[in-house]
Amino acid sequence: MEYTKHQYIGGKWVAGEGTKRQIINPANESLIVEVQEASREQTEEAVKAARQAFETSSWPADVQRRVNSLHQLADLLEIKAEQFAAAETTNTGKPIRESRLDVNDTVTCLRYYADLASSRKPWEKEMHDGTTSKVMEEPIGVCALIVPWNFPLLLGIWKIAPALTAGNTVVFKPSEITPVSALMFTELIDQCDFPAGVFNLVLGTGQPVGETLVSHPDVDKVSFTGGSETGRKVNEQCARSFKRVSLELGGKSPLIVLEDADIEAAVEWSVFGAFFNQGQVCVASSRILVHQSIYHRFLDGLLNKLQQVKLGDPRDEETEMGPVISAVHQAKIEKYIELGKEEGAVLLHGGERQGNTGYYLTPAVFTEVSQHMRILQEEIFGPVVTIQAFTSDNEAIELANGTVYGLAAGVLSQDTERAERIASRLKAGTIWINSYHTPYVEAPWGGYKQSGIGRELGPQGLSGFTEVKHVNVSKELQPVGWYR
Ligand code: TXE
Repeated sequence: MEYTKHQYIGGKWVAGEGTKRQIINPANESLIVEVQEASREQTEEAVKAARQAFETSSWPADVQRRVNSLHQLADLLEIKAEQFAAAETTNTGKPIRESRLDVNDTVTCLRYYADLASSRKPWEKEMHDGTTSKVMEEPIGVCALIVPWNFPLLLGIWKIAPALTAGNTVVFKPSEITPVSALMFTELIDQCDFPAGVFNLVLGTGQPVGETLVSHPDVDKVSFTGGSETGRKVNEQCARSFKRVSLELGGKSPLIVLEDADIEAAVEWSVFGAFFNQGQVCVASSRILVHQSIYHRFLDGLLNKLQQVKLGDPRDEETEMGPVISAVHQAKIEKYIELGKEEGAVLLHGGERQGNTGYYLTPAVFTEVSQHMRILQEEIFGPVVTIQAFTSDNEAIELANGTVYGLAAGVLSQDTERAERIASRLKAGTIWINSYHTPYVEAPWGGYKQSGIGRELGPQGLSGFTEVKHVNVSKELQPVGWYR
């Protein structure tokens, strides 16, 4: 990478005046690039540029320009898809096949929102008293978009595309450890027809960059994806000025395997659900609930399958699991594995480092777990799964709902009516029956309970970036006494 300037403010690349940071490839611990992050003052400059663009450019009012720019961006990204996938793999350690999926989904998301923008019409109705009511969705203003390191590009676009589509201007902050695809993406933005200041990029950590964005009086909306503790802080900060906020936070999602499920397929889905992206996925099915009558056969199948999982160089086409994101995160996951053993759970498989370079961990399986254990209640965000047995649908539902989270769930069964009945009683924002993980750009994504506030994707994702205005029109001036 040859970037010398790492912030994009008011339509110009600007050299950072904040902390210098080395960006590391987690697969081999080599240096990818050294970046210099934004200072507090530069972060404020980015907000100012976004504000100015919102107040003075044609962007908020010109739907067609927005549609064209987003399509232009999608076209450029598609041409460079393979470079983006390679960069994402280098920076995050995710297997190259998964990075390709991310980039494809990114292009789809840009196009979906561009098309949605052109099809949205204001709601209008003649009311019972002869007046006409119109309901419009307007952009909120300046949006701060803050994302984590597990899907740096995709999660960014889940916010950038609807925010821009709705006519807002944005300041985007990727995670401090995964800025590479954001820099590349911003280069594409620079080549497109966006007015200066509509999109701004700042690099940096929560303190000072993230906090400056969240507390800035000129930021009208914060859209945050990340850990629950940080999300709580962001929410508290926003509450002070009633700033609009949406939060996509942690999860501890259950996958329920009913007794009529095909065991081989159930094992495949369980491994995919729990260990996709090394388990560093907000919706990872980190709790597998299996009907007692198939529990032992399922476990045998799972252990057998895990022997065959290809853990290694994420650039290799055959690789199914790469390294976890960083040395710090690897140590955090290992602490949880130790904690699980101390709590009395049985580590049946994995949880060991592999190789001397890179942050590799073999997939860990815990059995003999009980609901109160921290390894079952807290988001570990790594390749660690717990297996529990149940004997009735009621018990499965109770166990599944028995954490503070409610992001996602899965049910595997040949009886889809029964699975849907179970789904109706699960407290989770996304539920897959007989599959797992696919995000559908047209359908909402987000959490019940402490997994967040608001929804991304789908029309709901766009609504999260709009203010609703109701205008009621009386054709003639009415006398005040007319009001009932
Ligand atoms: O996330 P953070 P981290 C969980 C996961 C992980 C833990 C910590 O368990 O181990 O969180 O990960 C920015 N104001 N998840 O530290 O801190 C930060 O710079 C504003 C689950 O990486 O939540 C980054 O851009 N912004 C989650 C983003 O917030 C702040 C995905 C996320 O960082 C800030 C990621 C502040 N005060 C982690 N502090 C999921 N479920 O998807 C930090 N940031």
